[in-house]
Amino acid sequence: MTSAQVINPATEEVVTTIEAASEAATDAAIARAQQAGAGWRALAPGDRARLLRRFADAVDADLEHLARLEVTNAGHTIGNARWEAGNVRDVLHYSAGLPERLLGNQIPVAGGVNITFHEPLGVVGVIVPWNFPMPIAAWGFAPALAAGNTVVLKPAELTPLTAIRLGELALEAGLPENVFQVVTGKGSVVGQRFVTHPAVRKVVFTGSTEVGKQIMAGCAQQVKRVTLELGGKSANVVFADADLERAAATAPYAVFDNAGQDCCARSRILVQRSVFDRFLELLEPAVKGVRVGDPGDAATEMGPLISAAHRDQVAGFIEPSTKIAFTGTRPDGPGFWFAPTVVLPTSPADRLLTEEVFGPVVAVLPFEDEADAIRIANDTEYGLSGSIWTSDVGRALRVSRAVESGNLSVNSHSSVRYWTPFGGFKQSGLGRELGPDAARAFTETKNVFIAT
Ligand code: TAP
Repeated sequence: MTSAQVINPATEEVVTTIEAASEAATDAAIARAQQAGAGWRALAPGDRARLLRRFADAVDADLEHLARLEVTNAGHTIGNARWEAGNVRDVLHYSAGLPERLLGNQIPVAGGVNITFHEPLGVVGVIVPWNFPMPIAAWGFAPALAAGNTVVLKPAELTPLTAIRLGELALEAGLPENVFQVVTGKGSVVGQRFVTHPAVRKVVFTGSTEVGKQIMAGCAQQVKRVTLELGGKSANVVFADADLERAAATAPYAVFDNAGQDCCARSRILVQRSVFDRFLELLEPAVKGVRVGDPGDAATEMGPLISAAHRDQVAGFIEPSTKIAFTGTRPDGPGFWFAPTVVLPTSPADRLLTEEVFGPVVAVLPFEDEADAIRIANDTEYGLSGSIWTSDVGRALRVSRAVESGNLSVNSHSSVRYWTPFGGFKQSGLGRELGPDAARAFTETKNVFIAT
């Protein structure tokens, strides 16, 4: 075993050191998960449901502790971190309703009876990034467990603390040993082994599109099932007939939340030309008013970036020629801070319009009419989220249908509800998480004909 340091991104202090599992240790965890599978899938659905509810209750009882761990490990604001721990609880409670609802069909046939079953896959490997360590883990492991699979979870090397705690809470709640395991370590070792190990029947990966493509290619070698949640370059489209004050007041939070380290970040604001200047006038005080600082303070709205290396990467997007409209504030002193930054791109080829920055940088650009707005919104390889601001219901529906994106909100910026499906078009991903079909994604449909 090697080890990795966990750094507090708001202070740059070393919080602790965590073991990095070897390939052999990963294999051992997968073998234990495989062994635990028979007992877990044989449990009555109601008993599996009861254990998931107890896991949810254990998370709820530990909510403040989990939230504080995330403030320290990921620099999330305490408000966000509480929401994230609450989301894990809610996803577990919702998933607890699924085992008893994995209904098959009876399909009319001649000469017998035809029925379908939704069988668990076996061992599921869940690979989690550092941007939302708790919710993204739960969106994979909770429905996978509900469907009768066992799970090995690999958190990001930078943010393992809440995942480790969730593993402890599962055991405290009474989940049988090895049904849900957390293995910390490198993506290139632990995560890669999920891809190559034949006993892992599905990989759920959230992270960069680049690594997602490698994982998909690797899984293809065994026709392994895969769900991918990848990058985004989402558009926030503001029409002239919108409530401009509200659109401008909320726009910063749609991109600077979690310091822009959000695959759903609305990092392109498209504004109808007739109200472009007025919108910028309204946006400026809203951006300058974002409270950036100590993530443990309940008044803080934006914390630091995750690491020094990531801050360098974000800073690399701002070239000497970049036209900066205005910026917000950032604290001095230690911490991986980056001020909210609003840029005015001068060409459609600008990297700030085509690449995911994953930091607090937003590009604002004008459009002429509805068709132009749709064209620009779709002018990206990504398709994860987006917002549409208008007072015209017909336009809201037309544009929602035309934008190639998995999650859109009208006159709002919300993307995630645990009871509705979430996922991307195009290179933003493959498959859907959450919602009523979440557990189905962790099953194979089996068709059985019985001659009579
Ligand atoms: P990734 O490298 O994609 O890492 C995501 C997860 O995959 C981590 O747990 C990582 O492990 C693991 N991983 C890395 N290489 C792997 C491999 N070859 N096989 C299996 N697992 C592997 O993302 P990152 O380095 O954290 O961030 C890089 C960029 O990706 C960001 O700047 C951002 O643009 C994007 N990103 C997007 C999202 C979402 S939600 N769309 C989330 C995070 C990052 P380690 O922790 O050991 O690296």
